[in-house]
Amino acid sequence: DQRKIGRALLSVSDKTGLVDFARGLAKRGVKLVSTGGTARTLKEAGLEVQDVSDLTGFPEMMDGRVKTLHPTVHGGLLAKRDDADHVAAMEAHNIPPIDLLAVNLYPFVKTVEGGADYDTAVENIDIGGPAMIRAAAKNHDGVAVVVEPGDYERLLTALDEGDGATPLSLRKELAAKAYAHTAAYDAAISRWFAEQIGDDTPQTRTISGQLSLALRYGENPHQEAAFYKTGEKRFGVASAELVQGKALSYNNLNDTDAAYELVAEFDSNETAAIAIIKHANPCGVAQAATLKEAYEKALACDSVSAFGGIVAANRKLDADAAEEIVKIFTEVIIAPDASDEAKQIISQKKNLRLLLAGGLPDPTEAGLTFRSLAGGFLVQGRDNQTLDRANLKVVTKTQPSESQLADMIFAFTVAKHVKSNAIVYAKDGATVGIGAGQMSRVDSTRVAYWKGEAAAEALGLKDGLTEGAVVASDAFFPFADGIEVLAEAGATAVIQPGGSMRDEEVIEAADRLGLAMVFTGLRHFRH
Ligand code: 93A
Repeated sequence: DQRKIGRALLSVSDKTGLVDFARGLAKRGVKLVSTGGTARTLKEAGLEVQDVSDLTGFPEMMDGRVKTLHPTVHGGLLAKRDDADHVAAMEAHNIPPIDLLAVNLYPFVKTVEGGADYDTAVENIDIGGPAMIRAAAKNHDGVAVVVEPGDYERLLTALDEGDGATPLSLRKELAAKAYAHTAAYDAAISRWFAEQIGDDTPQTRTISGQLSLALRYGENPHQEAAFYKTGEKRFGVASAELVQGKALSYNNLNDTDAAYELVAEFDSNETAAIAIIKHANPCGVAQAATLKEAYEKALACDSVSAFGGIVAANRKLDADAAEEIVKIFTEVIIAPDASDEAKQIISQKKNLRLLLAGGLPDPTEAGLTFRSLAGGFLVQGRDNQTLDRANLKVVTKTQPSESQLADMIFAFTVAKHVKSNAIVYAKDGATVGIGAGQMSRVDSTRVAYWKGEAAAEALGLKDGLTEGAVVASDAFFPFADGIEVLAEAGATAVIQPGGSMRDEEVIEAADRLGLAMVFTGLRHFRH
């Protein structure tokens, strides 16, 4: 299975390492064939190279759209070396074998990321390159294909070890890589096209990721993990710069994303907001005039859980807020930006990670989310719905006050980012009890109440935190029992989607207990 390399075709956009590689090949007796720009570079370096137009007998034409798309090239790549008919066809049509192909493609991704116009993007769709790569990879029995300058050195070493020949195992490995390369290339083109025509449905959008960070481990130390970026233009964890602190872990990234997506719900022009996250759920969220005040209010909700948490801010982090945050052990802070003074304060905690994202994600933006299943994955559009005040419907005899309405909208927005069943008690722009991830809604309602009581005790307060609070539920109350629990907790108003078979009973309970209740018609499950 050793294959001697007699002729190599080199056609590369990225000329990195090209001359050294070609020189290495020439030294080992390999004849070189090349396309326009690549040939020029090689000739300038004093290497002997045949132009592909001499090989095909056709000029490179149509602005280079047609240069290697020719039977002489593809026959030389595809002919089975051990098949008499194929060899006869090569001889009959004067097709020399090409034993090594080194191609890297027109830089489509770089071009569109650089903000190129439509026509430039289209012109950067490589046709001949992928055709050759796929041909050579299909015929890996006879041909070695290299798609990355990083593999040049390996190939030369293999040639030395194999006395001018490559082993089949290497050719197979390179073929596998080659198809991954062309698949990712086409995925990027398809994604760009979907963007151009404004189609963002999971059915037509293709996803590919670029390895951004190899992680030490996953959710647990025995799990391997890595962080991939999709190239979507959203501010957040993927856009953020790690200004200081230890390397980020899988759980850090996951929690930081949850924290930042949540805090981005609050318009930074109108209010400062802080979210503190543990295990992908908020343990305190607040809005206020300043980040410092918001942090203090968020922390008061559940200062026990906030230990070792992730803190997200919706505004440029200032010194006052930084001063407060570093008082307790915090894993990560993420914000759009930070003042020099704030950075200085944070730098005193060597391990504390500071991520600056450059901006806030737009909560209304379309996008996709994924979840893996055994043997597959689920894709759905992001939950990019936000509450429209005009759609709120008061269903009780008691009307909510303006301040109750403001807190209800705040609480419902937080509930969108709490794992279901989600119940959020809030007062004066801050959460005062969060019930997450319970299998029954009434249990989440109890958990949130209980947490509010515990927090009040920790703060040395006489009354529970939930006294006089409003309550948001991510989905409808299926029974009246949840309403009874939250009334007992001292809550005075409820916001929920509505739509239960027993809405009537639920409304009746609210009326009986003197609560105001609002239906949103919008559900926010999150699992
Ligand atoms: O426009 S193409 O799709 N038509 C072709 O026939 C063709 N053959 C190679 N682009 C083609 N290529 C690409 O040209 C290669 O994939 C490589 O990226 C580039 C190298 O061109 P040059 O050697 O002129 O710099």
